[in-house]
Amino acid sequence: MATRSWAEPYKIKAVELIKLTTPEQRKEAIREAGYNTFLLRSEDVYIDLLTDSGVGAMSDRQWAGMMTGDEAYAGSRNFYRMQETIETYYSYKYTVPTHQGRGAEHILSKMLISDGDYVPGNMYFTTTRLHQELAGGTFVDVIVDEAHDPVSDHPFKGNVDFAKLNALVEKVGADHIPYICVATCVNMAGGQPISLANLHELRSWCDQHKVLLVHDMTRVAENAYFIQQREEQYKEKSIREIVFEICSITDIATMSSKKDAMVNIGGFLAMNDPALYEQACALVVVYEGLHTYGGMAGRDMEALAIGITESVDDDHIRARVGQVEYLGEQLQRAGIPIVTPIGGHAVFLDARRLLPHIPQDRFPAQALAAALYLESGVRSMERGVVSAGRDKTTGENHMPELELVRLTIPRRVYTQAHMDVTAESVIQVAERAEEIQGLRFTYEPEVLRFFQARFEPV
Ligand code: PLI
Repeated sequence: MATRSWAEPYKIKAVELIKLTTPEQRKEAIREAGYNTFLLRSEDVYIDLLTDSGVGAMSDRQWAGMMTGDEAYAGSRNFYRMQETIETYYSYKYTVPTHQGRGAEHILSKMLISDGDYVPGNMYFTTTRLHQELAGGTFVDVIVDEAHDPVSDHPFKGNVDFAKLNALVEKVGADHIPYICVATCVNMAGGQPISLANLHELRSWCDQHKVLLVHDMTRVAENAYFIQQREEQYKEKSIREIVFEICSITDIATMSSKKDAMVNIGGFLAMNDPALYEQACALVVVYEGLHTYGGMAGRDMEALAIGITESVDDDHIRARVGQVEYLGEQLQRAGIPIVTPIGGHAVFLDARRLLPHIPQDRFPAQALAAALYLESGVRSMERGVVSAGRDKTTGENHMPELELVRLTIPRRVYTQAHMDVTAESVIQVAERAEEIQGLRFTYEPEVLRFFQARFEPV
């Protein structure tokens, strides 16, 4: 049978108008923003690929669900619906809502990390590592080496390297490792998946060493899609089944619902152990809100419950990742260096190879993101040395192997034509790459500096 290309499994009911700015307007806007795309006003942006977080388009069912919000302070109907949905689709019994993912990371880190502990993970994420450090822990990267190599074609660059994990246990002892945090579809590695084979092995390792297995499930459905495509024994399984299996072999989950689950705000901490749940409930009232809303409105919990059911639909996820691949393949055909394999939520440009004349301490990826905005009004994000921040003890810059610009595709928002324009813009910037100058800080915040830092051209 001939294979047919996919189309979006939805049609458009409402649109938001956007407009193209002039080169002069963009020049002024990016200068005012200190060459940091986070500091641009959204109305000055044409195609917004800053992030896939909280920017997805909700369905008519989600919007209808918003009207059924039960805004009681305690025991909202929508909380119970959300908790049941999480148990049905993700397996976790107890849910503590939070205002977004980092709220869950905060509570989890406070619950489980003591001063001097080590927390291994499959590559760092900015807010995750910061909360671990603020709780007195030290993050240790145990991802496979291939994850740090933008051109490796390893199908599961999110996998954990057990030699690294065992070396850590030998050095510090399992008693000082409260948990390992594994992300599905590792963001900083380029949206790269972990395999179920690796996860099952990790489950046994955690049981053997009495270490908890925490799942950053922010992009679990996208990870499940890659498992279905690349792991032979799962090719007949549905995304829903694979997502459930991933979740059910982990102990605790942190979730930023703003990504996979397609809501504009929200997150949760979920688990199976009633004693841990009690601890989490005691903390959520201090930092987020009562344990049945935790910083979310009733209507948002309803939209989240519906978003979860939509996120594991096979047609949805095929089109979602398909759109990312469509953009990535256009860039590959034009010879633009990108991280391969193409990730689940974004295409990552390799700024090291695009701008070899800019040393890493002059922030090539930051400069490239600013240049792309200037070219066309397409907003992207730096994921390199600026995002990596400084070592908490030496104060030196972390110098990651990956110096990337992320073109992040919001879910159900843009069309293939927007992807075409984006690809053309990147190609045009690449043609004049040698004109792009490096940057230096004019303001450097102490933590999570990438959000608010300001720069000037060198
Ligand atoms: O932005 P939050 O607080 O809802 O979630 C934090 C967070 C945790 N884990 C992972 C893997 C993330 O990607 C994440 C947030 N990511 C953002 C905002 C992004 O633009 O990728």
